[in-house]
Amino acid sequence: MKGQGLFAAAIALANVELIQAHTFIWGVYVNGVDQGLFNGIRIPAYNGPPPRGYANSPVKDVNSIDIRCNVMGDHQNPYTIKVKPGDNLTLDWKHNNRTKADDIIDFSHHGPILAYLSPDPPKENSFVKIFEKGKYEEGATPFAPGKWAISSELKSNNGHMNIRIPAGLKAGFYLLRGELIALHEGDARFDQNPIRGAQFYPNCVQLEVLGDGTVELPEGVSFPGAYKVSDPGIHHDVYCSTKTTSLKVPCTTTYQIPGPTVWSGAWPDTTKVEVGAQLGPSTATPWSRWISKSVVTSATIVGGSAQVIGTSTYQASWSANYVTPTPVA
Ligand SMILES: [Cu+2]
Repeated sequence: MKGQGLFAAAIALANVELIQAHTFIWGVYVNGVDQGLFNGIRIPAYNGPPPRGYANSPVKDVNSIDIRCNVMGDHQNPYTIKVKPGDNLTLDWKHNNRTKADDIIDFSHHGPILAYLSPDPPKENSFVKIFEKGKYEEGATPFAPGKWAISSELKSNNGHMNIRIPAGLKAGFYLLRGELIALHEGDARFDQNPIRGAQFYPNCVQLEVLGDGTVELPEGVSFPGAYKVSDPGIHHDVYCSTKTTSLKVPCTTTYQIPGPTVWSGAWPDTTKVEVGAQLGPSTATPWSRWISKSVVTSATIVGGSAQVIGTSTYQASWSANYVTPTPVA
């Protein structure tokens, strides 16, 4: 009984985490011009029926296909965002709604933010890192986490992540893979303790690059494949890492962002752009499809409650060739 009680408590804690903390991209601005709610974005699968909040789970298994573009990241968005080399993109990470009041992500989620670019669809070693920011200030006292790109910057910057399309990039279809890695449980390894471990929030945006650029992306990395659970930037204790040397246990004082180095063809700095008016609603329509333990449930939502139509097993299916998304009827 005691064991069962502990198990139930662990589930309750896990559920709290699922409901409270999470974030994905709700919109993209191109040179400050909003492209509209969820347009071009492969929305991660929700965990349960409305109205539980927009609760997408973190991806925790770096060897899973979900690390590529999140759960259901193979499902295309009907819309593709048109950009040109040199354009400044602002990815709008939000939690419950697309307003200034939104909390973006729970304050406990310290960690780096990253962006990769790949031709669409991705191939072996096709994801090229174009942006990263990790820890930029040490904690002042023992066990203080210091300042991190997610908790100290993205969160206070209204969830805006600035990305710039590489100069001269060849025209074509691409996936922009934005990512947050939350390390508040990163002192544990997921393969040794699946309840804990670093939390990954990848989210892909469909882009069509226009123009007469000639620059091709170099060889990159694969997702899955780029990360290992033992990487020092993934198995990392944010509360140990501090410049203070009085701790009894040896602590890492530097943080190494996981994955490859940023491509030399990417912009050395990304530009923060003033964004214009938001296009479309700031709240999402309640969803009618969600996923739990690889089971996809479809429902109709009547008066806020879900009536299940059917279930199926989710298996990611990535096409080897580019497929034009089906427009919304
Ligand atoms: Cu979380």
